[in-house]
Amino acid sequence: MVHFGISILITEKSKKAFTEAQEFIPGGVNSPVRAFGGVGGTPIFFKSGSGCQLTDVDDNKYVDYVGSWGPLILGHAEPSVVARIQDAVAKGTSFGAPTELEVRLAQLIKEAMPSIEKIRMVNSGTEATMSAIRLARGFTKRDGVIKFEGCYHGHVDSLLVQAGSGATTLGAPDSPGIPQDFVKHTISLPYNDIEAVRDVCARCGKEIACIIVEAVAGNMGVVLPKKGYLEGLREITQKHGIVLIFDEVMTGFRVAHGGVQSIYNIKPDITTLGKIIGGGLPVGAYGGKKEIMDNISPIGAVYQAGTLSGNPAAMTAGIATLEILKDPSIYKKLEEKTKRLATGMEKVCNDAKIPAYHTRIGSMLCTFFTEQPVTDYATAKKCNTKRYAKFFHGMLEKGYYFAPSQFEAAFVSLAHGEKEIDATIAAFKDVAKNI
Ligand code: KE4
Repeated sequence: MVHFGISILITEKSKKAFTEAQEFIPGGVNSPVRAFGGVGGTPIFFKSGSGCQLTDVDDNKYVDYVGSWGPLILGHAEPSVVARIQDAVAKGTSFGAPTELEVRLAQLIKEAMPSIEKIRMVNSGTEATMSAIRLARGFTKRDGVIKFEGCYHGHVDSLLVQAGSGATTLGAPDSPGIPQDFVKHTISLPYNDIEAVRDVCARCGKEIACIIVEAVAGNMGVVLPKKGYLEGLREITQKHGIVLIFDEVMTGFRVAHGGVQSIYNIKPDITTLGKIIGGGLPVGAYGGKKEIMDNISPIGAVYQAGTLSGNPAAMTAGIATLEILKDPSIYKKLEEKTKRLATGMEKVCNDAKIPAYHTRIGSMLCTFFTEQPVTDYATAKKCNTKRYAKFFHGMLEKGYYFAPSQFEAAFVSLAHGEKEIDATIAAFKDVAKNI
């Protein structure tokens, strides 16, 4: 709402809802990064979404670049997806028994990512990575896990070490409540430093069950792998019999139909997925080589289970979404939209002489408010988070909703049109004068 030329965002109902929420829910939110800890202020409570737009409980409307942290690549409430979910839930939401829908979603994923010979559905990205780690340990009969600083793989005990996303935003990259015993087998190395991996594996490669990596990192902002990095990980893991896990929960079907692995033409041993494959409903999955996956219960000894795994409602949402994403022209459109936005935002920073480093891949992008390139966690943490907070609130006031943290990605959906993107750039041009 603009009042005498000054944009005044009325958020009384969000504020009231937040006060009430804190009575019942720790921090008033069901996931920490939503609490605006990284940018200050009161979280916005939303009541509906349609296309690229969100509406909050005070009836303010926003162009949404969070997209529920990645799942909504088609935009909110995509009509054909909603219709198919409605049909599915009318027939029952969960049977706790196999359905043909699970097979269909598995087929769609396997078609897009041939490295996935078999796949197991779970209910979140965290479950996917937790299960993948257990499987790698069971398969190799080794305990060691290598992860990378600033990468976030969900709130798995053994992986909440120097974790990114909300853990970094809230300054708790290592959480209390995790016994030292649970993380003594976890080695956290700098992202993009292949020599560090080579050195550790030369010394104790035979004790390492797996390396888990966000092949493109999206939880310290968007950080791209250096030339040869992913290839190096593949070569080192092959040499030492280590399971290579690509955590593509965020990047799967986001950066390309076949994920990061299709762009860099690298076959991981296991891939973890989530977000987009659930089409906005809770789904995670882990899949990979048959010889590894067949170690999972009930045909193998590594146990993993889930009451609502593969439920027909979530499977239908995923199927409806992935069937639309089979159209290759969609990724071209997403790339063009994202390039338009990224180029425009970069020009605003240059013209306003705001030091910034911009990254983009597929339809995820990031503006780091910093003087230097961001290639890992150490350089990401040097960003001017106060300036990011001013950017966030300035854009929010004007009706543009970015991630409430510098250490996240922005997402463009198929529903973002040139009109919305150009308006976003124009709004940023205005906001840039005051940050
Ligand atoms: P979930 O358990 O939140 O479904 O997925 C965990 C996860 C695993 N791997 C990657 C690469 C991820 O990005 C995530 C979750 N992403 C964050 C956003 N950066 C979720 C947002 C939140 O924590 O609320």
